[in-house]
Amino acid sequence: MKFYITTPIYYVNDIPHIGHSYTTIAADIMARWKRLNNFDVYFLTGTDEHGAKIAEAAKAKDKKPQELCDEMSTKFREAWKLLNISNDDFIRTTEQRHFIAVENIVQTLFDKGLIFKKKYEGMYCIGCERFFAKKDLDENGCCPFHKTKPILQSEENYFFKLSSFQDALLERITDVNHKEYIDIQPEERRNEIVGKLKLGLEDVSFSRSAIEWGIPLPFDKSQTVYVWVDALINYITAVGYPSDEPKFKKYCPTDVHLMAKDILWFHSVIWPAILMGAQLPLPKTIYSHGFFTLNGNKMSKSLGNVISPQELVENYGVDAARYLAVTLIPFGPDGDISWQGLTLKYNTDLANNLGNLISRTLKMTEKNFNLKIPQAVLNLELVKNVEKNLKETFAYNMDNLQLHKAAESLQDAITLVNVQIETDAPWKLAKTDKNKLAICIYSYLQAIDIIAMHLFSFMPSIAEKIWQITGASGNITDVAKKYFTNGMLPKDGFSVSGADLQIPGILFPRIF
Ligand code: ME8
Repeated sequence: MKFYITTPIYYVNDIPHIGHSYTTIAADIMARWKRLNNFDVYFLTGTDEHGAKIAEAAKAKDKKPQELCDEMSTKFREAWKLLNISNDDFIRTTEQRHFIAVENIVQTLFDKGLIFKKKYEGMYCIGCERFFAKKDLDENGCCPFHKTKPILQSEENYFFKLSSFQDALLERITDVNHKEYIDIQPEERRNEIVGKLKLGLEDVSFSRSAIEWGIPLPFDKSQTVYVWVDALINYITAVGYPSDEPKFKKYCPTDVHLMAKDILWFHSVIWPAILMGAQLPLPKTIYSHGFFTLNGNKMSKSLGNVISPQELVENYGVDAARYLAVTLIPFGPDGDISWQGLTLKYNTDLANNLGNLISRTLKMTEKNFNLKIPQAVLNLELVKNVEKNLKETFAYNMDNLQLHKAAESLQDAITLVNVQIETDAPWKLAKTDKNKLAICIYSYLQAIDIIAMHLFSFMPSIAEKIWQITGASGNITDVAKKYFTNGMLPKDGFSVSGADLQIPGILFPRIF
């Protein structure tokens, strides 16, 4: 089975911040989870490099647009490397393969009579790269996202007959039994899209005459393709459209387009309409997570309150940064984050709960069994309880992109073992019953291994480290792939009696 997941391609007028990181880490967690479940995954991210916004940003820095794009796109690549993102491809809209795909799609739609020329006057927000109807502006006549006044623009452009797709879109978004059903998540966002769709659709501008920094229309080189159309097409360029048919057939349709609510309309209305017009497969799920604010404020460069991926990693380390970014607020609604909130969650979930479990288990083994896994039968009850806890909730929540809930069930499983340790009181057993102590420690280790395999998608390096510390045999991903397929514990457990353990050091030093 295949799984094709995408993030938005990010504008290169700004450096990567925690907002971009949030979506990209979430997509990475999904990609890793699906790989562990034996899916053939294609995980795409990249940069959106054309349009007025980028041209203006380049001009302000006295650079050529391509120069700015090269520089900034590299910053995104570096940020994803730092965050251990496992993308299979990184697309840039200034690449040759993308020009070919865009020209192909636009020409196909033109040949089908879905593109026509008309004079248009409208309010354009450069921040959003879109026209706004008066009714969609806020009470001050400003863009609801950028709080700036859009510019009145008048041009003769090519338009796409979006209005002719209203019924087809409504059917595909509302009828779960439709063979091309598009599942827009979460439900409240779907309802918003459906409500807006029912009000009627206007044809949309497909080209710009005044913007040179873009891909020329194949049938009228005096105009460039509207940046949003250009950008959306990246999702099929990357999987081989139009030249690599086997690859395209293998990965399309897209399984999940992930983004925040700011760009949901483009993905759930304009993009499927373009695909329908070109008779290409429609995405299966379009998932919009919330927008977050920092200490109650919109993050912005001018307010100087933007958190960078580098700062996150400096404060918490890569793996904890990944975990905290996606679990601090529920995945879906809007939420507010703060450094205090991140640190509190770090201390609670990682230093106190997970870190404590690993360190006390290892210390007990060091003290009583010279850091060797003792010979013992397994306390299956503890292992089964941990498995039950995770099986009931973890996979379901992961598959439904409820990452914060999946992390909660992981924390519950860790707590379960910590509580069991309190109940067993191994420090007393050390004096009274060494056999029972061996059983306890052996069982804690197996439980930790199961937890590590579930933790892997969130914290790949730490999970691997835990796997080594507990003396588990084989490579964690190979073992997890087997375990997630057949759900069976190996006969001798994951950490086998006699194996050497490693002193963990402090995995998560407490932050004060
Ligand atoms: O819109 N909270 O690019 P973009 C949560 N190029 N997510 C956030 C966020 C925040 N405060 N800020 C940014 C574009 N994001 C287009 C996309 S796709 C064909 C073209 C994340 O650089 C979130 O995923 O403005 C949001 O949708 C995206 O960054 C917008 O990135």
